[in-house]
Order: sequence, then structure tokens, then C-alpha cells
Amino acid sequence: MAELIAVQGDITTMRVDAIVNAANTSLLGGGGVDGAIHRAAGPELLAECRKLGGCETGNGKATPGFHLPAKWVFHVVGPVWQGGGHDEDDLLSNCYQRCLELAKAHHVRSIAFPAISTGIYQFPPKRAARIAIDTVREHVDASDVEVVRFVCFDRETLEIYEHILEEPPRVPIG
Ligand code: AR6
Repeated sequence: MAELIAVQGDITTMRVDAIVNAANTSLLGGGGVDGAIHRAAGPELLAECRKLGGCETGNGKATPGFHLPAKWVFHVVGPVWQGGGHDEDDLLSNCYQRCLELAKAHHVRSIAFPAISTGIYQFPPKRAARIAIDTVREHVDASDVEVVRFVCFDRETLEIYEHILEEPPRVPIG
């Protein structure tokens, strides 16, 4: 089992093989963590993203990290929270699963995730953290990833992640 840890910080500074970007369907940049990643990676990132032709919600595409310490950026599109009846949970889970598939394809051993969809897209943070951790726990062993960092921008998010990570993994009954 890979090591799953929560840290507080700015994902653009993380020295890992891949960082994950919470992008939008255009993949052409935006605010929040997306804006920070594009600023830190440099204009080459936007030029590369223009070649990707966008991305549907729940899916993701890889680019190099350019001026970032990370070798790769996995751009995923989380769902906009619309009250929970629009498949938001599954779409969010798909983002994490897709990143682990991209990790396997790119031989990534360490990866850093932001709290996808919990900013501008307004997904409830506790619910999102549980989906993030459950999905990574379920699928990480099918990849070559050894270290997963959940990068929390603020103290409240860090506490949510630490609390869930301390719970024993839930084992399906039956
Ligand atoms: N490092 C780590 N986490 C960060 C950073 C950072 N530098 N900056 C913000 N966060 P958001 P979303 C946290 O809004 O909700 C963009 O415009 C933030 O506190 O970045 O998926 C895209 O282009 C929050 O916990 O992403 C889309 O249009 C988390 O990252 C839209 O926003 C996600 O917040 C996507 O919205």
C-alpha cells in the first residue's frame, strides 16, 4: 500500500513526479489552483494545453510540468457542485481514478493532489475529501505510485484530511 499523507501548502512547490490540476473543460487556465499552476509552470504550459482539445468532466489529460519542480501535470476536470443529484460524487471519484491511470502510464511514483472541486466549484469539502481518500485507497495499488500527498491550501482542509486518514480503511461487508 502506498503512503497517503496530508500536507498544508502550495501544490506548485511540491517536489513530486506529478501534480494534479483542478482545471475546467477548456484546459486553458482559470483561477484558483489552475491559475497558480499556470503561473508557476510558465507560458509553455498554456501552449501545450491548447493542443489538447479540452477535456470532459471526470476525465484528465497529462502535460509536462515545464518550470515546475514536478515533471508532469495531470489536468482533471472536477464536477461543479449542483446539490449532489447530478452524479457529482462519481464524477469526482473518476478524477482521482483517472490520475492514477495517468500515473501508471507515465511511470509516476509520487503524486500530489489538490482538493479538486472544493473551491470555485463548491463541492462540500468533507464529502470531497472522503471521496478523494477512498478512491485513492481503492486504486493506488494498481499503479506504481508509492507516495500520495493531499495538498491542502488551508488549515481547515488539512484537518478534514488528517481526520479521515487516521480512520481505519473501511472494509466492505459481505
Ligand atoms: N495549492 C494547493 N491548493 C490550492 C492552491 C494552491 N496553490 N490554490 C487553491 N487551492 P479551485 P475547483 C485549493 O477553485 O473548485 C479554476 O478557475 C483551494 O483552496 O482551484 O476544482 C478552474 O479553471 C481549494 O481547496 O478548483 C476551474 O474553472 C482547491 O484548491 C475551476 O477553478 C480547489 O479549488 C475549478 O474549481
